[in-house]
Amino acid sequence: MTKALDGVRILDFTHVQSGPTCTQLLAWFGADVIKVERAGTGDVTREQLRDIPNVDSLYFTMLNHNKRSITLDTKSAPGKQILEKLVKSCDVLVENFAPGALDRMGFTWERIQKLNPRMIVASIKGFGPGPYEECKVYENVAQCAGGSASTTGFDDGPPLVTGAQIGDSGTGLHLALGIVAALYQRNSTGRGQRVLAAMQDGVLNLCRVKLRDQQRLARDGVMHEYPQYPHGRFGDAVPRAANASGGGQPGSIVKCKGWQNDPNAYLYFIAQAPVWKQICQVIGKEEWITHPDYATPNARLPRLDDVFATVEAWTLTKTKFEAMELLNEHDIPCGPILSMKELAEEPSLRNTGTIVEVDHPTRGKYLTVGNPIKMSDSATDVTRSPLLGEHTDEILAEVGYGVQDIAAFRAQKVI
Ligand code: CAO
Repeated sequence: MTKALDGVRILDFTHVQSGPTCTQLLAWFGADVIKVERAGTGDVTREQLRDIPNVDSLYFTMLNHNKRSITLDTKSAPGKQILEKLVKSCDVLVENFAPGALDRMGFTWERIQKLNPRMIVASIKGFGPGPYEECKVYENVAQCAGGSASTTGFDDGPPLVTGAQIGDSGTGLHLALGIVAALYQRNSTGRGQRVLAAMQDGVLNLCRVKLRDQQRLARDGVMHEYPQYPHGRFGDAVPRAANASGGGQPGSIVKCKGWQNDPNAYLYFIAQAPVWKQICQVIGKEEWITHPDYATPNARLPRLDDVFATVEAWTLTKTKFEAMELLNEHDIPCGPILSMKELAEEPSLRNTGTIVEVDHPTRGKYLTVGNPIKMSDSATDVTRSPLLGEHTDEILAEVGYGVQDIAAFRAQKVI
């Protein structure tokens, strides 16, 4: 079977998490991703959070599947010559260095364009142009600067970061889309272009509904679906909404049977208006179907605490899975709080390739998240991450170097 990005060659200068998630996706769609790493050390994540001594960490392996690895000192003169050849032979250069690093290496946009006018240069930076553009940024900095942290958590607590890596993996996704769009545009223009995804922008994009709420708050001074309504206080910025749904259908997290001993015995419950009658029937509150204080969504808004407390009295008698099953019989939207353990063991996720077991020569078998995007004509086979420099000789041969050249580069510690 062919792959969507067959024939696309990616020069992958990414490291840590944000950039590697982008190039891993492109590799899963069939691109040939050549990861350039420093000899000796490689991507810093190879040795971060290690669970087995001297073995590439899960941090690294889970972000770098289906790639090839070449070691190269891109600051040495021979290394720059090799890099020139690679730039000429690739379609896309992806990088997430600190601002200016690629320029300092001598590979400015202007120079790259001269070497290969068709090349797309795609970058992740912490911030776009503006006061913070020179700053280095990691995941949680982006979550804080992009609006996520100020809107996550409980009203009486501090801002919270989320476990979903919206700054890194989220921006990697954004960049991948930009790259694919640029490849498509190149079909008609024949030219490459620069693609930039700033982590602050990516997080803000994912927090779009909170900017919606900021403007609603500015106009009305109150938002009826927020937990601050009707008894709490609104300030002049969107407050933290705890587990409120954030959409037009109120929702909350309720306890289920066993919550005292199981930190994940909870269910997300959505009091969706079209199934209000069924909700009342299931939780044993038939009188709420017609009661003027509960019969309409607007009437219920000031009483959501009461509604969810009553739902919880019912869910406390069921496990989260029992509740899920019973509620879905009536098309009532809900979702169990699933732990990583439960997800890792879920057979349906194994069947779809969303959770995959991969074999690695030094680590052995481990689990990873496969390609979350499924395509009918471009299947994804997840293959292990490369060892450091595993493909150096092969890649150098592809761009025209012979065995003796390669031996000389090795002796000079260029590769
Ligand atoms: N050969 C020679 N030098 C190399 C090289 C190679 N193969 N690969 C990288 N280098 C050099 C770079 O050229 C750079 O050198 P200079 O600083 O002298 O120009 C140096 O290594 C370090 O690069 P860096 O500044 O990107 O790395 P860092 O560890 O100091 O910072 C990070 C890491 C992530 C904070 C920074 O890269 C960054 O802000 N990136 C953009 C935002 C981003 O992607 N953040 C998410 C990271 S995941 O949480």
